[in-house]
Amino acid sequence: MPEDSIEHIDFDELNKKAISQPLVKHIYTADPSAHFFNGKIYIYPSHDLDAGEAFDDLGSHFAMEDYHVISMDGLNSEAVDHGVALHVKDVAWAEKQMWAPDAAHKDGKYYLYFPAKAYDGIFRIGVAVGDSPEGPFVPRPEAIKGSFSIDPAVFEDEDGAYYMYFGGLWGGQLQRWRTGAFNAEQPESPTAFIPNDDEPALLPFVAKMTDDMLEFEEAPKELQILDEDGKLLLSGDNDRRFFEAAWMHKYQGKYYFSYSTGDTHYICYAIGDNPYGPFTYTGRILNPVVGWTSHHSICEVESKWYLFYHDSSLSKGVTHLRSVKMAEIVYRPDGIIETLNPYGD
Ligand code: FUB
Repeated sequence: MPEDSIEHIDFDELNKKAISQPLVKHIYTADPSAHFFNGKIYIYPSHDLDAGEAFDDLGSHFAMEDYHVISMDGLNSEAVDHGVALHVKDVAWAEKQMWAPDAAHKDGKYYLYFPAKAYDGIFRIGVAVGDSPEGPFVPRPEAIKGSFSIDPAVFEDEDGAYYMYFGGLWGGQLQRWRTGAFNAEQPESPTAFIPNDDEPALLPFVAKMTDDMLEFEEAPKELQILDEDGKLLLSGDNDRRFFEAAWMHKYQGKYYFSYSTGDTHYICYAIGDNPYGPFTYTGRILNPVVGWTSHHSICEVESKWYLFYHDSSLSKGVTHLRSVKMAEIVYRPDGIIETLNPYGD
């Protein structure tokens, strides 16, 4: 929901109708990546703050500086904030904008993956390593080689392979990488280099991770998202094409790639048969929330599936002051996910 349409919202009424409430209220949190580690729910969110940056379509107002890890002992337990797990001042290559992170667990180590703008103004993705799911995490001195853009999501397949999905348009810079090199022209324009409406939409990327989880094992590949006729979604198909906030989960042997449509504010998904796709657009998981951005993760807890997402209801609609929430998602017998309406039907 764009910010200019919130002035008539009665937030008390909206919050009464909301299907869930913020998990924590003492800080603003967004972009939740949830995992079930060691019998507990761990949430790796962005830590929103008001740094006084003006709103623009490059997302300059998302000027986050650190990450906190939130955990819950169980579905109905209090959400506990474990404090600062990583700060931008400790990351040698990163200057600012610690955007949506994710985490992974392998062989007793925990890996926090995060995008940030480097000193040359280009978003890269870094990794920091810890011994505990709540951190602290020690960052690698350099970003992952060959990484670019934003919103990493690291998926562990059943065979023990890990894949990173990533990418984001506008301020996330994905459109600047169309030739394989960063295009720095028209730096103030969020939409320069976006394909025309009748051309295939920009695609997210996937790369298998090395055994040590610190680098890409291969050059990132585009992830195809197809329509019902097997054709790539078009750039002008704004209600269905990829924008940002990639996530991958597996349900009954199928790979579900989910993402945000950005300026049309949906969380959608597409289904495929392997981690690289292609994926066929299937439907919506979440209708628009209060706030411009929509971002999510999907996690199985005690044999049920939950959507972790955010909205700006606690801040009464301030785009860059968001709060993490969770709600159960329901699969139909044919694998279709029932669409959630965040403020009821
Ligand atoms: O939180 C900053 C950016 O906003 C994220 O990276 C995007 O996914 C959007 O939620």
